[in-house]
Amino acid sequence: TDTQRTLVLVKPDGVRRGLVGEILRRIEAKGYTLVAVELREADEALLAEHYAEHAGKPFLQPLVDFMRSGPVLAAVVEGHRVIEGFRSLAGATDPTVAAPGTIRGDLARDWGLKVIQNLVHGSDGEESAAREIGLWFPAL
Ligand code: YYY
Ligand code: MG
Repeated sequence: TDTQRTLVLVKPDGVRRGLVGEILRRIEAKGYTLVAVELREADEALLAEHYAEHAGKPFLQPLVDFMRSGPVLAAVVEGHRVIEGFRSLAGATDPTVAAPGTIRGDLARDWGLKVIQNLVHGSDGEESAAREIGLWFPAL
């Protein structure tokens, strides 16, 4: 199999809580390679495209508002099977049930808000990885 690339985001909760280093540390400790890293404030248009698959869902607007509440760390991470591998490092979407040992299981919790704040995003397949990397890092 070919080397894959995936898009990882440390969401505003992760940046605010000072967890960027811890999250990048876990990615590097696993053995994956950082190809690009950038701290930036995402605008509504970028986020609407990024979350296009969630169009029409009730959590979309709260999610976009949350993603605009502060800077996000965007990264392209490389390695064999990294798309699946990072999803495994991240853990389940719901941090209450995400397995201990995962980023979300160890470091996130439910705050009873309209949107789940779960620290990280990772592309969910080869097609979405290519699409999301093109969106966040058009020069790559
Ligand atoms: O890929 P992943 O981040 O694990 O979950 P998605 O189903 O793609 O949803 C994106 C994002 O939306 C999720 O990380 C939290 C939020 N969300 C939510 O607040 N409430 C839901 N019922 C589902 C998702
Ligand atoms: Mg997703």
